[in-house]
Parts: sequence; structure tokens; C-alpha cells
Amino acid sequence: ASLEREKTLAMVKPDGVLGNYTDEIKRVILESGFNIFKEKISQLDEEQTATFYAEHSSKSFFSSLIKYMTSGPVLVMVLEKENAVADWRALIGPTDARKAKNTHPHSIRAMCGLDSEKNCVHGSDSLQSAQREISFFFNEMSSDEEVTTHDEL
Ligand code: DGI
Repeated sequence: ASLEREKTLAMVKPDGVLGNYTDEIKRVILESGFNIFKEKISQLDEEQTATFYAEHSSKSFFSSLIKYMTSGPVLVMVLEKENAVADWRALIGPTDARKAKNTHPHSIRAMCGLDSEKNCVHGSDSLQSAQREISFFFNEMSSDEEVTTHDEL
């Protein structure tokens, strides 16, 4: 019987890419049973970031978040696995990387994050968010290069 596969959007944020954490993060992803269905490098601009994080537009940290997210390239990936959305969220750990280091020492944010903003990675928080975020990166911005598609393992 084939298992129901779910897709989620994962991102290595600029601090993770610049800190050379990409290979280690991909190793953890594959060891945790995810298939990397699609991936590409992208450089977000301010407008794209504001759209991606629209739900936070009224927050005090919004302008700082946009500055951070546009500070360098990101690696976006569509991960595929049974229960992918919840399992990827569990693997990355809490939003605040300082908390992650205390309570989830084996999480990805504990490994490469710094604080509640520079937290190294992103993961969709629901199936609905995953669908929106996947189409944001892989449909609307499909003019980006370096898209690769992998067969299921
Ligand atoms: O889904 P998450 O990324 O875990 O967390 P979220 O949806 O609450 O916030 C989205 C991003 O916004 C988060 O990854 C980093 C930034 N952020 C969240 N809370 C804070 C924050 N940035 C700052 N400076 N301060 C915050 O309290």
C-alpha cells in the first residue's frame, strides 16, 4: 500500500545559506525520511517578502524581518513525506532559536539559528500555508532559475 504523501515548503534563510548550513540541513532532511521534491535558490526582494509574510505586516519587527530576509539568497525546497507539514515543523523547532537551544537541542534552529528573527529556517505552519507558499515560490516566481525536480525515492 502506498502512503499518502504530503508536501510542505522549507526554506534555508539568508543566515543559514551564508553560514554554510545548507549541506548539513539537507542531510538532516534526507535522514529524516523527506524527499526533496523541488529546490531552488532565490533572492527575495522587499515586495516578495512582504507578500510572503503578509500576516505579520502589523508587527513591530516587520521592517526588520524584511531587511533580514532580503539580505542574501535563500534556498527554498518542497519537501515530501507522509505528515510532512507537522514533521518538518517539529524538526526545525521553536521560532526563537535561543529557546530551541534550551528545549529542543537537536532541532535545526538550535543547530544554526541565533534568536527569534535570525532563526535559519522556515517551515509552513499548516497544509493551507504549505499550498500557498509552494505556489508562491514555484508558480508565481517561476521565472527564477535553478529549479530542479527529483523523482520520488
Ligand atoms: O512560523 P515561524 O517562522 O516559526 O514563526 P512566525 O510565523 O511567528 O514568524 C515568522 C518570522 O518572523 C520568524 O521566523 C522570524 C520573525 N519573527 C517572529 N517573531 C519575531 C520575529 N522577529 C523578531 N525580530 N521578533 C519576534 O518576536
